[in-house]
Formats: sequence, structure tokens, C-alpha cells
Amino acid sequence: MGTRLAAESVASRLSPMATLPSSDDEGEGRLQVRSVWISDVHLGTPGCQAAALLDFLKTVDSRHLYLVGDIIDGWQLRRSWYWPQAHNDVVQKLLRKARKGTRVVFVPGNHDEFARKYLGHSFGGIEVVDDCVHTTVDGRQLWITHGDYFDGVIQCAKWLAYVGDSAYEFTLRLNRHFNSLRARLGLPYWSLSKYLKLKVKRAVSFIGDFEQAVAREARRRGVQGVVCGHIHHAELRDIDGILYANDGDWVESLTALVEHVDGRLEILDWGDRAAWGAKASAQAVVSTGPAAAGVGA
Ligand SMILES: [Mn+2]
Repeated sequence: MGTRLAAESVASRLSPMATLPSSDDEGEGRLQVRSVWISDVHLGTPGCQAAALLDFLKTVDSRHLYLVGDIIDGWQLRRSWYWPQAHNDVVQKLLRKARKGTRVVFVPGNHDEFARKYLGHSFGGIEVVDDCVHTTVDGRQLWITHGDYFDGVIQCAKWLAYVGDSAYEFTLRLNRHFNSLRARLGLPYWSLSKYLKLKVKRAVSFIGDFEQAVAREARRRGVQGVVCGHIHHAELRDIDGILYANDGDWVESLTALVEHVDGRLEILDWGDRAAWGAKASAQAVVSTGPAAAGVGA
């Protein structure tokens, strides 16, 4: 195929390729980045866009791959089993990446909190941690957390502003225990984010409050930025000197956060992938020409 050949010849001219993990899909145009963050995939639910994610994972190669929670939806699976082949393929792809030299780190969220029992362990080369810090190639420290711990904090944001940090941490814990209790009773995770999203008018201020709360915690921890998910709303912006990054989701918006080889962070929108080549610098070309929109689709 012409597209395939063109993409290969571009790839062969890109020198940073040699230092990155070997790709396990040959022939297609590839995007080489340093790091990838994805979250809110919700494998095990009909809403999960597994085929699109699989194509994304085939297209993008990285040294670091962070799975920022709600990857597998344990809540839904417990209610009714839904596990088509495409969902299996995603899991296999992630394991394969770990095997081929990508460092894969899994930070569980509320929907896959069953994995929080296995913090510090690794499965098929995938490390499971509650949170972690990523250092970008230009030396910035990014705290990585799913974000559900902040559901409760936001609810109480107003009075917390007056009573300070100890009450704030108490609320974090309370939200966590509240939902653990619900889990033991067989009730689904109660998400303030979901609840408020139904109330469209308040959703905007909820997202703002969530972002503020997460950025505030990042500042308290002395890092330069934070990467999270949970609210299914991709974002990359500065909040009072803290870099706030949300990698979005693979249910509606099909977005990922990447760190390019020069340390630049960017949100990639799979629906808009034909534009990646234009936006990215020459070392990070996914594909060439208008026909490339079909690559990996
Ligand atoms: Mn979540």
C-alpha cells in the first residue's frame, strides 16, 4: 500500500526511533513520544471504545506508559459480565508493550479499586502504585493520581478553605472510606463528578473546583504539575503556577496526554489524528498525507 510505504520511509528517517522500545507492529506510521498517559478506558462496559484505543496503542510508542485509573470497570463487571474480544486485545497489547521494553505503570482509580489491594506488586511487568511522580525530560516533576480522592473534597470545598489542611486530608480519607463501604455493601461507586455532570449548569463549576483541588494538592506536595483523569474532561493548563493535565477518557472523547521527546506535553485527540503530524514537530510525525487518516483505523 502506498500509505504504508510512505509512512515507513518517513519512519526510517527519524533518528530518535533507534533509542525507543522496538515496535511490535510493523508497517504503519508510528508516533514516537517519551511518555503516554491514558485513563478512564472502562474495559468491561459497552461504552468503552476498545477498537479505537487499540489503534491508538498500535500507533504510539513510548518509553513510559501510565494507566491513570478506571482502566477496567470492576463495578460494571460485577453487575453483569461484558468482555468482548476487543477488550481482551487491549489488555494483551498493554502486556505486550511491557514485555517489549515500555515501562508500564498502573495507578488504579475508583472503578478498578480492586487493584488497590495489589499496590507495590507487578503483573506481567505492569507496576501497580497508588500514585507516583514522573520527571519530564526537562526536569519537571508531575504527580500522577486518578483523581477520585477529590470527589469529597470538592463537595466541601467552601468550608475547607476556612478550616485548612487537616480537615482537607480528613475529607480525602472520608470519601475513600465512604466508597469502600459502598463497595462492601455491593453498591456502586458514588461519584460526585457523575452526579454533578447530570446537572449541566453546575458541571462547569464542578470541573473548575476539581481542577483547583487537584492543583492545590500538587502544590502541597511540592511538584510542578499533576496528571489525572476521573472527570472525563481532557485539559492542559496552568493553575496558579501548577501545570494541571487531565488525559480525558476512552468512552466519549478518545484522548491521551503525551510527553514528546523534547519534554513538550500535548493532549492527543484520536478523533483528530490526521492533524497530529501537522501539530507535532518533525521528529513526531504519525503519518503523511490525507490518506493517512485511514492508517490504523
Ligand atoms: Mn474515576
